Formats: sequence, structure tokens, C-alpha cells
Amino acid sequence: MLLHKITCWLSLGSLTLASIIPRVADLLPPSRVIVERQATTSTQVPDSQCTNGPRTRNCWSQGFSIATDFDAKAPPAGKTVTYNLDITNTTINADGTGDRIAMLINGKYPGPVIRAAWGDTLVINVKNSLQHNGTGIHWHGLRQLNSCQHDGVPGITECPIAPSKTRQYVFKCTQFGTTWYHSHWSSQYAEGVVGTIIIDGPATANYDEDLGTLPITDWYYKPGFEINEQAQHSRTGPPLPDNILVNGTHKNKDGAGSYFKMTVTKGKKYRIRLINTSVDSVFSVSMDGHPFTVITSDFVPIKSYVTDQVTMNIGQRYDVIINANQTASNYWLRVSIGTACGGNNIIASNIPLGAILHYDGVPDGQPTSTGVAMRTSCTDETNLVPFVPNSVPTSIISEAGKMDLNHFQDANNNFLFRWLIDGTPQIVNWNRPSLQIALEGSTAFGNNSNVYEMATNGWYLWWIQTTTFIAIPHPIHLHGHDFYILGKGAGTWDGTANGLNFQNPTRRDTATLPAGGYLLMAFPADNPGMWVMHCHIAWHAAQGLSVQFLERKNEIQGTIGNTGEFNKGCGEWNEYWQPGNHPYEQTDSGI
Ligand SMILES: *[C@@H]1O[C@H](CO)[C@@H](O)[C@H](O)[C@H]1NC(C)=O
Ligand SMILES: *[C@@H]1O[C@H](CO)[C@@H](O)[C@H](O)[C@H]1NC(C)=O
Ligand SMILES: *[C@@H]1O[C@H](CO)[C@@H](O)[C@H](O)[C@H]1NC(C)=O
Ligand SMILES: *[C@@H]1O[C@H](CO)[C@@H](O)[C@H](O)[C@H]1NC(C)=O
Ligand SMILES: *[C@@H]1O[C@H](CO)[C@@H](O)[C@H](O)[C@H]1NC(C)=O
Ligand SMILES: *[C@@H]1O[C@H](CO)[C@@H](O)[C@H](O)[C@H]1NC(C)=O
Ligand SMILES: [Cu+2]
Repeated sequence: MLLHKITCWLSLGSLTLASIIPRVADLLPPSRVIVERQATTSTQVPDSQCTNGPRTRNCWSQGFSIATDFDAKAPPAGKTVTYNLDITNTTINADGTGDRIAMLINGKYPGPVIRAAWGDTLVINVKNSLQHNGTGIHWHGLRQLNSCQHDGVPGITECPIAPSKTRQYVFKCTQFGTTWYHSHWSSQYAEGVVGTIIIDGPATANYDEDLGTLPITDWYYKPGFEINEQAQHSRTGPPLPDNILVNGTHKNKDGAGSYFKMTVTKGKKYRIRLINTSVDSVFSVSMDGHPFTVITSDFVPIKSYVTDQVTMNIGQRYDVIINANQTASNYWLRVSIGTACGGNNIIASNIPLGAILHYDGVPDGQPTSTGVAMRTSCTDETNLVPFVPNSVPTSIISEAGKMDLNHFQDANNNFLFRWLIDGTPQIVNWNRPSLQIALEGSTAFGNNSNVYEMATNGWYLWWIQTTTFIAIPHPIHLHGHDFYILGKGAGTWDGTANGLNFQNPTRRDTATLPAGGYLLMAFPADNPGMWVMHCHIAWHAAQGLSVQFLERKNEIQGTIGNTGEFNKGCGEWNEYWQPGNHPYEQTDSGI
């Protein structure tokens, strides 16, 4: 594939505080050919000299701002920020219903909030204190530029962490915003191995205070591994979740448990970082009397827009700002379930779903506020215009790499259900991750590896096409990159540019493949490594709905450098995972 031209320019869009808008000094000529989008500061002029504050959220520091093309550069080495995560086999009572078995990080659900700043290096030591499971933690949406071996996907970028062993993940925060981390080992994140990440940086609208992350999830009373087994042998789809949790808590159908509460002071503006950490649910979220100013989708700052509600698929994030300018009282943060593509047992109980926004100084209590009619659809937001515009070369349309999504249910094997990409479900080999095969210079990946090669730099277009009659939406998540959504729709793509968007299209790391339809995603091969792309419905990933990209294989060793931690992990795992040495077997894709 040829080097394609990226026309790239910077713009400050429509910020309201015109007086403090920094001058953009590093406007790139539109015809400049960018060969690599690697983070470098050596050839770039600073964006501006202003510093971040409540009225200047578009600024950052040291010459970086919201106008910085964060693909091209990130602040130089900042702080090193260290966290220790310990995963244990325990129980949890999240909504007053009683204890269920859970696997928790540092004894909490969600796990600790990991917080660093743009340009910092995160060092995270993960200890597997589970007796009978491996693990591996993925940092969702982090680009892992030249650090593929820290992406945390057992069987692809590492061997799982064996019981009682520790692995150290090290990576640079080249992006900023909100995300989450979770186990990528089989369906283990459904057991509770989930937490959130904040990377502080500039923003496209102002706010006074940051309320932090607000993960919303579906919640099951049975262990995730049990539901996963049910799901992969079911002829009617996975069982429904029993409840939802907002920041780890909620009332149950009998009114036990408690709602999560956020406290605000009248007259201030607050940033809330919404994250859908579900296993199998789409949510819409709104706040009574307090419209959202949306400023990001995933890790991509967008031109801010105001809306009453946002609809979020699994893995997606929206950072929103609310203005606490209403009568001091208690208000609902409302959550509705995307019943168009799923359900939840809690709906029948009629208890309000959500959390409480509480104004300082008024008595606590269940809100009596009223709000907008909530959506029950499962489609993505459409207003998402990246703040720093990029365009995709139209020439790639003739080189679309097609992937057919089908399914197979094996009547001879207790109706084992598998999603197929071009005829095969992906199933990883924990003892021999594909990164290891690539590092050996081999391409002898197993029959169920679903490897697609991106051999040279330049842009690639991937076309995921539903061919099965099971018409449900799938939240497709890519590692190592975010991608540009050229188009999506129902039915089959006609192969033409009609209706596609090449000029500053929505860009993110998780997008919904429409029910029965297609998704066209483009991204440049600028990050050598092995990168998985999978459906983020945990059960579907377990049933094989994934592929992996072998990106510029000859450059992987040279860019990732030291593989000591990788080799140590495989040594420890291979010693542990031997026949007869463990009570459970791999029964699914392994990711
Ligand atoms: C968790 O503990 C239960 C018993 O309480 C045990 O049956 C199960 O094997 C343990 N799971 C892991 C992954 O260690
Ligand atoms: C959710 O809980 C975490 C951990 O206690 C906290 O840091 C965060 O601020 C909470 N989120 C919101 C929006 O209040
Ligand atoms: C999260 O995503 C799932 C699956 O796409 C969806 O069913 C659920 O409604 C979403 N939740 C929220 C709060 O957006
Ligand atoms: C409250 O804030 C919102 C969002 O900034 C704004 O649209 C609305 O006009 C404000 N309402 C009042 C009463 O000030
Ligand atoms: C892959 O499939 C071929 C053809 O079915 C078979 O001969 C071969 O043994 C398989 N390889 C592995 C590693 O399973
Ligand atoms: C992990 O442990 C759970 C029990 O806690 C078990 O059900 C499951 O099969 C184990 N998974 C694997 C792949 O060992
Ligand atoms: Cu799916």
C-alpha cells in the first residue's frame, strides 16, 4: 500500500470564551505528507502558552492545548505514576440483594480510579491473587504507541498472569480524557475485574470541578463464568442482567441497596465522565433539568454540543458538563436500557434507574424531579465532530478489506454457539500468544487466529459486513488505535463513496456495527504490533467475535524494545498451565 496523504489542520472551532483562545502556531500546510503519527515534540512548535484553569480548559501547559494534534505529539516525559492492583476471589453485595461471588481489584467494585496526566508514564503492577484463574488487564482505548506488549490481552499480547504472580505494565499517556481498564481473560471482567482511568488534559468547554468517572454497568446475580457458559450453549441468547449499577451501587427491585449520590454546589459547572462498562447492555443517560454539554467521545475531544441525553454502547465514553444552576434540590440522573437490543430484569420492578444529583445544603431524599422521555434505542450518537480535524484519503475505498460476520451453532456439541469472521471464530492459545509468534518472525498463527495483515504504513479501510440472519448491533472495539468511521448502515455496503464521510469523520475506539448492517472503519498503520479488534459484548467476544491485526511485523521488535516482562510472564504461565495442574479448562475464545 502506498503512503497516503493526510491533510491535517488545526482549528479552535466555536469556543465561547474568545478572549482566552490561544493562538495556534503550528498550523500544518494542508498538503503536508505525514509519514508517521508518532508522538514527537522535536519538530513541532508549541500551540500556545496558556495554562489550564476553570475558564481556560482549552489550554494545557508547556505549549500544549486542545488544538494539539495528539496523534502527532504529546507532552514530553511527565511524571511516572505507579499503581498496584491486586485481584482477589471474594464476594460482593452491590445492590442489597446479598453476597455473590466476585473477583475484585483491591477489594472494591469498581476498582481504584487510576489517574495520571497527559504525557505521564503509568506503571501498574497487577498481582493475580486468584487461586484458579489466570488474568491480564487491558487499558481500554490507550493507544500503546510502540508498547504493544503492555496491551494486556492474554493469548495475543501476553501470556496470562499465573496465580500468585505479578506483571508490570508500563505505558505512556499519549492521549487524555476518560477510559476504563478491565480483565481481558475470558469473561472474567463480568466477575467485577473493572476500574476507571482519568488522564487529565485540556477540554473543549469550561467547567469548575471534575466529579470524576461514573461507570454504568449491567449487573448479574450469578457469576460471570456461569452466565458465559449458559450464553455459549443457549439457543435463545444470553440471560438478562438482573440490575444496573451506577458507580458500583444501585437499589434492587425490592428497594434495598442505595443509589449513588453526587453532591454539587449551586452556581458551579461540573464535568462528569460517563462510561459504559457493561457486559451486554446499551444505556441512555440524562439528568433532569440539567442538559449535558458533551465534550468527548471515547478519547477524542469533540466540538461540544448540548443534548438532553446520550446513548452509550459498551466501552464507549462521553464526558459531559452540567451547570448546577437549578433550584437547589435532588435530581435524577436517569438511565434507560436499550431494550431495542437487550433487556434487564430490573425494568419490571418500576424502580427508578439511575443515581442522584444532590445540591449542597438541602436535605437528602429521593428526587421527585421530572425529565425527558428516555431512549430505548441502541444506535450511536451522531453529533460527534472531532475538535482537531483529520481527513481520510478517498483512494482507500478501492482497497477495502472485507470481513464477513456470520455464526454457527453446533447441534452435535450441546449447541455450542460461535461467531465467525470469514468462517472462523477466533480462539487464542494462552501458552503461545500471537505476539510471540510475530517476534519469532513467523506467521504460523493457529487456525483460529483470524489474523489480518497490515504490512506497510499508510491507510487501511476495513469493511465489517453482517451476513448472518441474527440481526443485532455489536459494539466493535479496536486496540492500538482509534478509527475513523467512514460509514455504517443497515444491509450491505454498495462499494461506492455515496454517503461516506472522509472529511473529519467521527473518530473513536468503539463504534456500533448496526443490526444486520455494515461498518466501514479506516486507520493508518502507524503502530507496529498485534492488535485485537472484537465485539465488546463479553459473551460475543467469548464466542469468537474478534480478529487481530498484524501491523508492520518487521518493525515490531524494533519499536517495542525490551520484552523481559513478556518472557517472564510466559515462563510463569507455561509452568502453571499444564494438563492436570488446574481445575478448569479454557472453554471459550480466551479473550
Ligand atoms: C473462588 O473461590 C471459590 C470458592 O469460594 C472456588 O470454588 C473457585 O474455584 C475460586 N475461583 C478462583 C478463580 O480462584
Ligand atoms: C465514583 O466513585 C469514585 C470512587 O469512589 C469517585 O472517585 C468518583 O468521583 C465517583 N464519581 C462521581 C461522578 O461522583
Ligand atoms: C452500554 O452498552 C450496552 C451494550 O451495547 C448497552 O446495552 C447499554 O445500554 C449501555 N449502557 C449505557 C449506560 O449506555
Ligand atoms: C442553566 O444552564 C444551562 C446550561 O448552561 C443553560 O442553558 C440555562 O439557560 C441555564 N438556566 C438558568 C435558569 O440559568
Ligand atoms: C489447521 O487446519 C488444517 C486443515 O484442517 C489441519 O490440517 C491442521 O492440523 C490445523 N492446524 C492446527 C495447528 O490445528
Ligand atoms: C475461572 O474460575 C471460575 C471459578 O471461579 C471458573 O468457573 C472458570 O471456569 C475459570 N476459568 C478458567 C478458564 O479457568
Ligand atoms: Cu457482539
